[in-house]
Amino acid sequence: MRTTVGIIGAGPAGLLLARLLHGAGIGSVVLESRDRAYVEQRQRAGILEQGTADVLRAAGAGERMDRQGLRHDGIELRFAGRRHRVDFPGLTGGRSVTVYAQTEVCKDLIALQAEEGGPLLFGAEALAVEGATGDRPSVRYRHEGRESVLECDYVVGCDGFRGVAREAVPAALARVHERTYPFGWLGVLADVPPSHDELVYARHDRGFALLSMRSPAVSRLYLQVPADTDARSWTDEAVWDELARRLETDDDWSLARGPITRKSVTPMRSYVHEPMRHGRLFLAGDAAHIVPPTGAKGLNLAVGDVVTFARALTHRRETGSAELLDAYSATCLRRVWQAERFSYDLTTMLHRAPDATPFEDRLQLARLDRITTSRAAEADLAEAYTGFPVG
Ligand code: RFL
Ligand code: PHB
Repeated sequence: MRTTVGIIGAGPAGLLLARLLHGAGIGSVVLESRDRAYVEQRQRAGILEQGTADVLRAAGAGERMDRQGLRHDGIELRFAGRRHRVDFPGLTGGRSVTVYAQTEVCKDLIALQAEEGGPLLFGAEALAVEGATGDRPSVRYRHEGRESVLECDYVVGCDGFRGVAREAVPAALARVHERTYPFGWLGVLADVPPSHDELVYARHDRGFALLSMRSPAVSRLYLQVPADTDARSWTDEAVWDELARRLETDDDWSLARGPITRKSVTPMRSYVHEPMRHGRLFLAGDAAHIVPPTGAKGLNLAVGDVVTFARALTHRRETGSAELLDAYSATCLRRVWQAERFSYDLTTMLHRAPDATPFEDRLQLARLDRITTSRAAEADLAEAYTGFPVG
């Protein structure tokens, strides 16, 4: 098989890229190792930056998001029993975010691709990217028990953190920056209306907690737990008790409980692979970088990468200039590092390290106090949370 752009992975990065290229009249083939049901149900991100929602709309994938997504104009910070609301539009000149699950973004993009896009092969596992530095890079893959080769002009590795595309970059040319954290998130999905109408990020001496949602009827909640925690070791009752403790306030707010339908533990990691390009192989999304979920940036970064690539390739076809393709890695990394910085700052401000000293505890409270008393500090948080410009 032969195509212009070979895309490995049908997560949000690969699916949106296929859509953007289709809109620009550029052919692509998407190879996805899992089946469609798996991709559509994998529980992950929930928050779309305003720029991400705008990109989805412009790509024709915004119709259900605009009907069912929830516009959020702020978040609440909780610490020491206090509640503090961060007002996004007021601090950023009108920006907000949209609560719309990654599962739904993927379903919408897959439906569009099936209707009018190029081939999207489920159960097609990429084995290796070959010839990245030549004119004809290719992807060797296995589909329905047979090995085949997809010949391309460009390959984009959108295959997530555990993918194979990154392996095609020689170790001598790559720089990897990584930090793992001694804690993870226990995430639950519960059939109960969210106990607050905006997201609540709580710092507590017992650890971090987050109240989020999927819809007016479904809550998504997280607890900081030790990194090696087995989700099955937490009973539903223990989860609710711990959430209630960490989210507790000085006023009469209370946490509504309901049936828990899913429970899993996510490790926390910061990771950047530089550069994000090797010859005609481009890395996008989690294949190139990971952030801890605290800042809700992962999906949004993936969108920024593929918008940058699609724009660069379109520019190349319209003008003959490879200038934007050559700048791809540097352009993406600038934004990636801002998201890394923000996610790290928010993570270390809100989570309790197992070896935290009283000095570090007090510093966390001082950082939170600063956000609640300085408009500049609060605006800095609001700007980063609602999104950095693409490009
Ligand atoms: P994905 O979504 O991992 O998709 C990669 C796809 O590639 C496939 N694949 C292969 N296909 C073919 N051949 C191979 N050899 C392959 N190897 C892998 C995989 O099956 C998969 O379908 O990467 P992508 O597209 O870069 O998207 C990144 C996002 O999924 C990720 O950054 C976010 O989910 C992170 N994240 C959040 N991001 C946000 O922007 N806002 C949030 O609120 C947010 N919350 C979260 C999150 C991630 C979480 N977890 C579970 C890590 C909350 C959590 C708990
Ligand atoms: C989510 O709803 O899954 C979610 C929301 C905000 C985050 C991380 C995850 O920072």
